[in-house]
Amino acid sequence: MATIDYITQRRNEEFGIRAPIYKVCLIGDGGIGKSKLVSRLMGRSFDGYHPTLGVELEPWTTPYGTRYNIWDMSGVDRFRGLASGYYRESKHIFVMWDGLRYPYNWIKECQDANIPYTLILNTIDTLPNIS
Ligand SMILES: Nc1nc2c(ncn2[C@@H]2O[C@H](COP(=O)(O)OP(=O)(O)OP(=O)(O)O)[C@@H](O)[C@H]2O)c(=O)[nH]1
Ligand SMILES: [Mg+2]
Repeated sequence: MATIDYITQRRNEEFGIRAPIYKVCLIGDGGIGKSKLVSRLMGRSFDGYHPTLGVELEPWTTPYGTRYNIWDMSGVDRFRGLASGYYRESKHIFVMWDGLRYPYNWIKECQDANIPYTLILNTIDTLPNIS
């Protein structure tokens, strides 16, 4: 990401253009830690579990000036069906999972939307000790 940021910044300086905003989505099962990760990225503290209601939009500018809109989606069943409606125009989707339940359903949605995706493994501290 840093390399892309650097190239983008240099290009914008060279051509005197305002940096574009890249839309990225963050999806995965409810309570897996998506909003906590975003809060950490923004330098905010995050205590307890506050389920995202539908979707939360978080603008984020990297130290290099690249601008992202992070669409932090709810993963709970009540809002689950909404997510795919928001993928349009996303440059990338991050799929968070817990290392136990492989997120086939979320991955299928990325593939159906034809948007590149990356898996983020979270909550590894809660995995059973296999050593
Ligand atoms: N043990 C552990 N707990 C975590 C980790 N990441 C997040 N949590 C906790 O998991 C709970 C749920 O976190 P959220 O970030 O709200 O989960 P979410 O994926 O945004 O959930 P929805 O918005 O409902 O889809 C919170 O209590 C977090 O503190 C982790 O890596 N390990
Ligand atoms: Mg959330």
